[in-house]
Amino acid sequence: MFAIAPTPRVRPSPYFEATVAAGAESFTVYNHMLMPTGYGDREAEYRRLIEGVAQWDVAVERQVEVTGPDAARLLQRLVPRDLAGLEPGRGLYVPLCDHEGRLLNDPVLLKLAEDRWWLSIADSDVLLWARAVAAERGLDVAVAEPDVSPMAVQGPRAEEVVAALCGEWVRGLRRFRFREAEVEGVPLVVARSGWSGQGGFELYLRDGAMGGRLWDLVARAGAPHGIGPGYPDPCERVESGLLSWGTDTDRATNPFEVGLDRYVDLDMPHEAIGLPALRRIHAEGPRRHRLGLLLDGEGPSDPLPRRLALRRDGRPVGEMSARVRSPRLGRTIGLALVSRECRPGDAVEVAGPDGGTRAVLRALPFL
Ligand code: THG
Repeated sequence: MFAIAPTPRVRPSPYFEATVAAGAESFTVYNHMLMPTGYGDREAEYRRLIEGVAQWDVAVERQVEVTGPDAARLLQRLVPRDLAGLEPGRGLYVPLCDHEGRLLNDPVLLKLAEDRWWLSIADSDVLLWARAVAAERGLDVAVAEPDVSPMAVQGPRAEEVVAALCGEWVRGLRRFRFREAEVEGVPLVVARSGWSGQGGFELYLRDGAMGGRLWDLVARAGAPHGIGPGYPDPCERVESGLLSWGTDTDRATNPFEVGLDRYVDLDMPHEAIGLPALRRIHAEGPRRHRLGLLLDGEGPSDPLPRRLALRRDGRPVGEMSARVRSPRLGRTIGLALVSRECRPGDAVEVAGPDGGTRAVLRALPFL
């Protein structure tokens, strides 16, 4: 359709050459970097994730590293989730909110040591936020972006591949736990995590010069298991109901509207940024919530994916943020952020350039 003009502002990933060699033919921009979004056979890439194993260049999930004597204090200020007692080697999915409780990002937090933490971020500039909060509070920390670039290995056969590559110990890793490891001279952090409902691992490469080498090691270890390239799958994530910050959220979204209730600790004793606002929002009841959509036919034809307005009985009730064809359901499905009055089972209409499409709201996840 069009190409993205290269500029040094939009950085390539350490896996860039390897992904191009593997057939990457489209890219998106995320955290000021390029991420592959297709290798020419969407259906095969989806099937590998559901039935086999895929390797994804997700180096765009940048790390914001906080080090220093006040590191734990800064993190607990930034995150409205209780971090007391979190052991090194544990990860945690955390909402990051501003003072009004609006969702700024939804990182995975990794505690490497009491004085060293990574926020593995979605697509917004958490580095600026963390530096500002640290400086305003006079905290003794350094906030930086380290040379760390995740690769995801996802799908039901991911464990076989990562065990062959890293050793049998990975089978004992529980969800969001991680360990530092070195594989044929490549320094890694190995975690059981990833943005899919199919399970898998993430290999956080700790030396960007070794991107091609790690890509090839994973491809070789995965060959007996039918591994192939893929990318965070827009269809599987809708089926699984995973949140895509910036796609499903707008500048006013709070965690309760998008199903992140269980990652907010309203009763914790520490005063994190946004917590008073979140308590208020929770008490008043959020005005919107996130539901799935089953659409008639293929849904509206729209040349670019945009949020489309939803109406119930002719009245605007919210927006659709994603729409995909689900091979497993044989249906077009979507994600909706709608007024709290809307319930699963309600009929709505999706506005589109060629008139409305009928759809029915339903609970998440689809699968
Ligand atoms: N991996 C890494 N960093 C990331 C992402 C990732 N940073 C940005 C973005 N993705 C963070 N978003 C999510 C969203 C959901 C999940 C993980 C990262 C997730 N959620 C499960 C769920 O909602 O069912 C389980 C959460 C839980 O049990 O705590 O896995 O992909 N490195």
